[in-house]
Amino acid sequence: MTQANTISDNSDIRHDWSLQEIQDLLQKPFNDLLFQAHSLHRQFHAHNEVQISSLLSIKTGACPEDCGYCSQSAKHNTEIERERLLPLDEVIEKAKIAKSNGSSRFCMGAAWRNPTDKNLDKVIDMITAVRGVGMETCVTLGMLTDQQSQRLKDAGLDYYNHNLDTSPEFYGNVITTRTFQDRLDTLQHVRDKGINVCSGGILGMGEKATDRASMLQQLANMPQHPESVPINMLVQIEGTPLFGSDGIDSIEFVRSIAAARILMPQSQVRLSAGRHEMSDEMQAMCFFAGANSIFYGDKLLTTENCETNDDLALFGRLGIKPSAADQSELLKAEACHS
Ligand code: SAM
Ligand code: DTB
Ligand code: SF4
Repeated sequence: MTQANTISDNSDIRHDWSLQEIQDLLQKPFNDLLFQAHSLHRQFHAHNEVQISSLLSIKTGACPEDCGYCSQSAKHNTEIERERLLPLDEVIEKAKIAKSNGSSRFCMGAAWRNPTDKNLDKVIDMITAVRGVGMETCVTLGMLTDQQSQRLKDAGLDYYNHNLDTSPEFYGNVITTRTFQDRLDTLQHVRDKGINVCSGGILGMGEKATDRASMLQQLANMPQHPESVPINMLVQIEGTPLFGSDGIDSIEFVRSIAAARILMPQSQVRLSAGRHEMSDEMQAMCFFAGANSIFYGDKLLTTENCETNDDLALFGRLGIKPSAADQSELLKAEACHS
């Protein structure tokens, strides 16, 4: 395995960024910004490794929330068919396929405002089974209470995904059915219980550059940075309010990835939804700027992802290898299961 050059002491890790500092970072000459981001990347991470996660929608559609980007909101007129919670055996089968394709983490998403305690029982069975397959687990189920977070921790959940989505200032243009503070509260419950936090957002929803800086500031000034930071580029879906939004310029997108890497040097920065619309060259720039994780597999939750063969070909051209999951905890889970 390729090792990072120097594992830094934590002197580069800050939690007190001003908005102006982040705006200045985003506006640096491109080469200077990428040099800074890539240098930090080499200091904290294996240079040529990318972590790969697979996604599965375990409960699709009919969501009561009104997130303006989302195909699954009952409030939007999209072509998504409502589906019930997937049966356990189907989830296990999908996890085994993802593992055999080289994914180290299996992320399960449900179109809920929040899970009921009954729903949570079933998700916990899925977490136990996926850990038994030997994969890291991540779930994204909407808002959680303190007690639900504890139950997920007890079940051995590795990561909880809950995105800030955008800046507090732009938030009301995107979602009205829950507040920015609701999101912070859920993240706090997850953090308090010692589950790894996966939180990021979406670019290209018509937000301004200051909104991107402000969203990054929210993430970077958390007392502990999210271990995983997914940066999505809006997948425009017909029938959603954000369909037809001004997208984001590709250079601006790469700048945002570089800024995320500089602000949160130890985190995994995931080049998430929207890769399907990106050229190989744009993705290569994102990896150079510090992205070191992707969603792999033909489907995201409801939309197309890049073809796996295309991803493998790109990895080959760039000399990138999938990184291995932290095996110690997983081996314990496998031993318990067998
Ligand atoms: N219902 C749960 C929730 O919202 O917390 C979990 C699933 S939700 C689909 C997870 C995240 O996916 C959203 O917060 C958003 O950041 C991202 N996402 C959803 N639709 C997207 C789209 N069309 N383009 C880019 N990202 C999207
Ligand atoms: C995240 O930040 N992106 C993923 C995952 N977390 C759950 C979801 C992307 C969804 C893209 C649109 C869709 O497929 O419906
Ligand atoms: Fe529901 Fe999540 Fe989609 Fe929002 S993003 S509408 S909460 S599934």
